[in-house]
Amino acid sequence: MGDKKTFKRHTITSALPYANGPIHIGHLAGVYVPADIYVRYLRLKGEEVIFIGGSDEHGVPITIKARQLGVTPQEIVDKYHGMIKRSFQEFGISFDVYSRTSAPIHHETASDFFKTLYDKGEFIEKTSEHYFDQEARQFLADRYITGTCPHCGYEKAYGDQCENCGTSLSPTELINPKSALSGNIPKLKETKHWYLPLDKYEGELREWILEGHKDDWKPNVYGQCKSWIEQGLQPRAVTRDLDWGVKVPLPNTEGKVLYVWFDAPIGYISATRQWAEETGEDWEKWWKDPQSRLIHFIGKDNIVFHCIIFPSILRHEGNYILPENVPAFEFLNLEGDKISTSRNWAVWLHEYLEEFPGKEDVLRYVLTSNAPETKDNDFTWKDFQAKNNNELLAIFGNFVNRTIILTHKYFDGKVPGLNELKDEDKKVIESLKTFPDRIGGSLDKFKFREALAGMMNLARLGNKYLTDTEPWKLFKSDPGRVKAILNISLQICANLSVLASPFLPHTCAKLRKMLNIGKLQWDRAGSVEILESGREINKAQYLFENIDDATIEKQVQKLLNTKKSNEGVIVNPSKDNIVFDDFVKMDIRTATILEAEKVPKTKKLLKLKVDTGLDQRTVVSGIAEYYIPEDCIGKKVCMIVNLEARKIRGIESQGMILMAENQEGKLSFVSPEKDFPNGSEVK
Ligand code: B3M
Ligand code: ZN
Repeated sequence: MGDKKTFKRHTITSALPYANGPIHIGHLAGVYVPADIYVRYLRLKGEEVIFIGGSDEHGVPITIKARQLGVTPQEIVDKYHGMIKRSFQEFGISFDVYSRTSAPIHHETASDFFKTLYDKGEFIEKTSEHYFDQEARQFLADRYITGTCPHCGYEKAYGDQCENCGTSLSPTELINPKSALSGNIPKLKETKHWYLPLDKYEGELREWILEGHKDDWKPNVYGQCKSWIEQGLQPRAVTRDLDWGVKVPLPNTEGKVLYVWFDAPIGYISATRQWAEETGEDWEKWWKDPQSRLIHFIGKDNIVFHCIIFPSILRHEGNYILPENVPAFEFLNLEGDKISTSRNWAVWLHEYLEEFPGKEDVLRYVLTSNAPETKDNDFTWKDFQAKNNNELLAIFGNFVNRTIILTHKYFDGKVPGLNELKDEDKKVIESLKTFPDRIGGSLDKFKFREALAGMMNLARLGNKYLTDTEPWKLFKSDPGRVKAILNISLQICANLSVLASPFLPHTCAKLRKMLNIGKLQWDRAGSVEILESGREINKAQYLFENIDDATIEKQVQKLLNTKKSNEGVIVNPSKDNIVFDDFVKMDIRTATILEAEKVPKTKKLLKLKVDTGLDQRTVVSGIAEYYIPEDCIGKKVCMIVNLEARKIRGIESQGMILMAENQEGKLSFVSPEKDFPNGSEVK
């Protein structure tokens, strides 16, 4: 429905990530990669588009992080905003603007929205009881309070939302509420807030979503909206008792700010205003002209805010358009487990960029082919490797590489002419014609996996054509035939440079360089008339590289280490401080174990003969459960040599060998990393 209207331009937003941590593959797969593909596709079609992003810098996730680290919220958002912005840029998310909600222009825009709605009498002003932490002397909004979800029984639901079942909550609905600050059971205390009367908007929401977007919104989005509306909407507070955020623009409201979900989506508008100031463009047409098509790319946990709350704010402000579509994705898991920032269970974008330089497109490809479009999906490193080696490299890369190399070999790097066509050529040409519409049609419906598969099928078509026609066997006997085959193959490469570029922008830039062509529009694709004969092309360059087992193993190992450390190796607390003089009293030396034997009738003791560099001496050590005598002989160790001698089982032990002990009580020698002579001092 909405999508059948014709529009002049597209306003595309992608959820503003909280600036409380770096970006991981879950964010990319669920929001930024599909949004970027879509925007690049629209641009190639010559559409007027703006692509808006920015950091969400308010709200409790930020202040909680700042508190944990003992720094100010501003320090947190400065750090992560910079980091997020940089890694998006390196990765190739092609925002027209990437702004932030701590920017003055955003505070002004959000305040103005609030004032307009206030002046129109939209809000309900209400004094009522809210949870208060007496120890922290603070009202507990949103994530400052946790408890059991009344809908699904999840015990770690937040005061604003249950992340398990997605329901939006208010703190008083939580069962067994607890302060996230002190762990105390909070008390109720009176305070005044402003509420958006969603209950009053039910009729218009029903008409707009349930009747108006039944056919064009994704079933998961439509279904969530329907269930909220049918559960009965409640007035929703749009202010909070906090000191971090956009101040409530009314007199006598010290210590009150706008609710983060009131101000954050307005951030899309502030970002557009910032862009307009910087470029001298007009911002209003993108948000107020009914011929602008507003699309929000978000994750599934943001549906209620983008489909119900923000549109209500826009509608009742009075001058704004509403979203035409809200393509929300489900979640991406990692190696079978939910991605989690706090458990460090993630593949972080900034680390990927460092560890896989030049492989941005591989990650884009894998995340798109596994995109959690209709259900949660899983990322595994094995699959990442397989998709790179068996698809990108073996099909796409191989086809392009063979075509370019053969053109140089037989035709001096010049595009040969297309002469007589055989049936097999005509078939390929006919099939080629269908690709732009097929891939484009999938993208128009936000079916990214299907679109990507279509793109890969084109590479497959080319690869198979080359393999079937075997031009390398024909050149001697029938060079004219080879001209046709390579012309068509080169035209397929040129088609790929257009049709693959929303998905693989870095690769297509390289491919265009090889083919010696500039950026082409989408509607140039589908034909074998892109490269005129005689055009000189450049030498072949690899588009993809094999990814070996060792590289993948390293990543898997990294995750296993995370898992182990999450499984809670509890470390003993540190002992009381000592002064430096206490430390230097110990004479610790490197030494070598020369002989080792069990102390008879004991389980734990070994009698060792040790070369300390000063002398050779005997030490009794309680390591027999972890080392057999043979394994000790020749070991380099560290040893305290000035520990008073003591008798153990009748043997005088002259010193002590340093051992590390883990949680299970297992022992390990502490050995010098380099082969230093015995008697070297350890300091
Ligand atoms: N910062 C929530 C999130 O990252 C949020 C999105 C805001 S979009 C206006 O899930
Ligand atoms: Zn729940």
